[in-house]
Amino acid sequence: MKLFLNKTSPFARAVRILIIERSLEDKVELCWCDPWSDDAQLLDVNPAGRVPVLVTQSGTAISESLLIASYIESLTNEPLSGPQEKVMHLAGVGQGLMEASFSLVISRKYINEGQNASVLTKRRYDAIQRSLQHLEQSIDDYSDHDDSFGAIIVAVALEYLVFRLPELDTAQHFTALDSWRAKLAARPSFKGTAFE
Ligand SMILES: N[C@@H](CCC(=O)N[C@@H](CS)C(=O)NCC(=O)O)C(=O)O
Repeated sequence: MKLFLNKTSPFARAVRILIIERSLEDKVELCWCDPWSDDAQLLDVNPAGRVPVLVTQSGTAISESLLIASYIESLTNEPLSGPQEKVMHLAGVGQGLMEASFSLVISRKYINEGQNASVLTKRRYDAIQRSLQHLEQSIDDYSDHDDSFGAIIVAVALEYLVFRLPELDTAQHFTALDSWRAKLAARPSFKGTAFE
């Protein structure tokens, strides 16, 4: 299989961590690319031009990190680790947090928007704050399922906030959540895929 990715995509990093956690690393060739420069090989497998994309053994290209995660879980023939509904809930919250953070960072870079410059920007900040509050309050619900995809995507979203939006100072404001993030960040799968 092939995984198209770049070094700064939180979506791609979450998928890569899941591949490592499920011991599938040797079966996946990493295809580094730049989604922002209309990479021809990436466009060939994903008309949307976004990473991550997983090309399966049969040559089928799957885009969208949650769909890729679901496919990876199906390969191990084991039930999802952790209660399925909780894992799905976490994955959804984590994806929302990741999308809101990523969209803020990208609009700053490409549209040159300052903080609170638009209604959309404010909505992204509010979504981030609400998601962090929700996660901080429900940490006891999910701290048992650290290797689930739901937990991985939340932890990568938190890592992305530290990497790209350090001014939000999530460690200071959401202490329980940050201790949990630091615990996951110490796993080899996280250490070996750190944002650069
Ligand atoms: N919902 C998608 C988001 C993927 C995404 O936004 N990828 C970004 C990198 S983090 C990208 O490739 N952007 C290039 C573009 O939008 O042209 C997923 O979960 O995989």
